[in-house]
Amino acid sequence: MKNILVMGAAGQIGSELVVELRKKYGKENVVASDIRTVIPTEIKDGPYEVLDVLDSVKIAVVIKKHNIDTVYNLVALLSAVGEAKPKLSWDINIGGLVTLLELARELDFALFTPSSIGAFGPETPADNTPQDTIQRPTTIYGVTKVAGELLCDYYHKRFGVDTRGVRYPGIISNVTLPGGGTTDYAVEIYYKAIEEGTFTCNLPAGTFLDMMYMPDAVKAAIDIMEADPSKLKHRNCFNVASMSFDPEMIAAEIKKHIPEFELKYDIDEVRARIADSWPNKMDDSAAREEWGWKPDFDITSMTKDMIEVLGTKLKK
Ligand code: AKB
Repeated sequence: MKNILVMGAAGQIGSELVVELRKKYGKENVVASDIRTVIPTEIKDGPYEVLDVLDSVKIAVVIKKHNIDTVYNLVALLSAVGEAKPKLSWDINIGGLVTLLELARELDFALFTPSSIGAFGPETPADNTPQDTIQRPTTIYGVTKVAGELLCDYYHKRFGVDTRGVRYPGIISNVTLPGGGTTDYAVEIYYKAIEEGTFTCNLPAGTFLDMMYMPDAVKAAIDIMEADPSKLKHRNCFNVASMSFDPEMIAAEIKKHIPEFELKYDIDEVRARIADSWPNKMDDSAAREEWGWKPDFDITSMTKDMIEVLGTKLKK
């Protein structure tokens, strides 16, 4: 990767991926882009382009202008908001992806597109979910993720486009809040624990889901694009895992730092149903074997870091 374009750079993953990519490849070589005209503070230190993922003409201009060889496509409507706006979810998630795949074919750049635990469904084995298994999701988000995985494989096999991706768990971070996801509670709980000492969770106790701390999510995105292609038996998309927990487990970790913390419940039926259809814990051995994936954080080290970082940030 020499010249990189990050689409959706103002979002939860994008805002931190850009920072890490700029550290590694140089500020001028990482172009951040988003449909938003207001540039987030964290990514103001390098090139920024206002881009709509459906505007193929403008994207082509930007790719040629900056001589881009790698694009990170982080534009997506997440699972819960997708259930409220299924048509928009398809248009953005798949329309955007097809736009970029066609451009990648024409202009010859590598394309990273994340999939998700949302690409699985109720018939998928929930524990140690295999890399290759049944994928019959029951959300529009999941439908777009499975279709996206297949499209990326198709463009790779049929046209030789260098497509790669990972299936992300819920991502926990302390810079930019996620929006419209099913796993968002696992971020909000830290903010509320620090600000109010209490949190009302919208998923029931006992809902186990794969989760990952942002530094590991960013590392996965960079490492898969740097991986030796001759070693990749899979491309779209690798299971990547680091921890699996339910609301009670994360609350117990938070209580180690904030003993008076109290967890309450007010269940959101839509999110609860979505979470119930997703795996408890994925098997990520293919990623470990094919490109050396290994996470750095578990629930204990992540919680310590989140409380330290957010404690300082929220007191300012
Ligand atoms: C969501 O909850 O929709 C996302 C995801 C797991 O893909 N965080």
